[in-house]
Amino acid sequence: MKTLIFTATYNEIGNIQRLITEIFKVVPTSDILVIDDNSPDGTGQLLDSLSDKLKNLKVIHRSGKLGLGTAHIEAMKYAVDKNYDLLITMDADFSHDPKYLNEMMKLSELNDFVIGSRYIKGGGLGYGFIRTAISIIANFLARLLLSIKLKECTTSFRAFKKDLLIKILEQKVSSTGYSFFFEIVYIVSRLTNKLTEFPIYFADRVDGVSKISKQEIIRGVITLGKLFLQRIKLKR
Ligand SMILES: Nc1nc2c(ncn2[C@@H]2O[C@H](COP(=O)(O)OP(=O)(O)OP(=O)(O)O)[C@@H](O)[C@H]2O)c(=O)[nH]1
Ligand SMILES: [Mg+2]
Repeated sequence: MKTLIFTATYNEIGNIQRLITEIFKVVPTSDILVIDDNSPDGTGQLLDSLSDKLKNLKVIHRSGKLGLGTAHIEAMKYAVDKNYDLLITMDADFSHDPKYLNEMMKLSELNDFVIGSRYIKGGGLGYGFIRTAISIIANFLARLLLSIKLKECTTSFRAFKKDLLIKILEQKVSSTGYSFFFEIVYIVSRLTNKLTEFPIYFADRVDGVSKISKQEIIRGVITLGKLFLQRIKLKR
């Protein structure tokens, strides 16, 4: 399967080079796409110098911090335009370990959508108490209100088959930030039954700082409410 691995970066200078090296070690035949939002720490310039040497590395620069959700949509469009069979998305801060890529690709043979899950047996996460609690509550509410069968619906370690991507891109996606991730799982769960999760350990980032803000959490709650009302209307 022609595979594209995508990550978005904003100030990941301490992670991105090692991440790219590790991904190519695990899946040397894949291509990597990075979308950088003009990171002030010089991540974009480092990516340019790496892509001069690595022909399988593509870099897209955007003018400023335009949001993680819009970066993922752009990656989906890129994957469809360039005719990739499979798109795998992951964070650039090593919370999503490249060692899981082979398993994800294997599961993708029989599924349209695969997600690395912290909340099924064998999975786990390295957050502190508060963030663990926020993550558990967010996943619980999303599953309950949106009737999602998967235990994990917020992390961005995912694989999408091409036909599913085409269908997703035909849908209206309202989120631009972090709530994008459960909105996509909600859309996916209405588009296909061939979806699965497998256990991952999600490490807390070691280098750099988190970009998730309180505002994003509030936006997430609003999006969840909107999608819930939409689902109720659809049911009637
Ligand atoms: N291009 C782009 N990348 C972003 C933006 N916001 C976050 N990212 C990247 O998206 C990924 C996830 O962001 P994080 O800050 O790690 O979010 P998180 O994993 O929820 O938070 P932590 O667990 O604290 O790391 C990282 O690779 C970031 O560099 C953005 O606005 N634009
Ligand atoms: Mg992170």
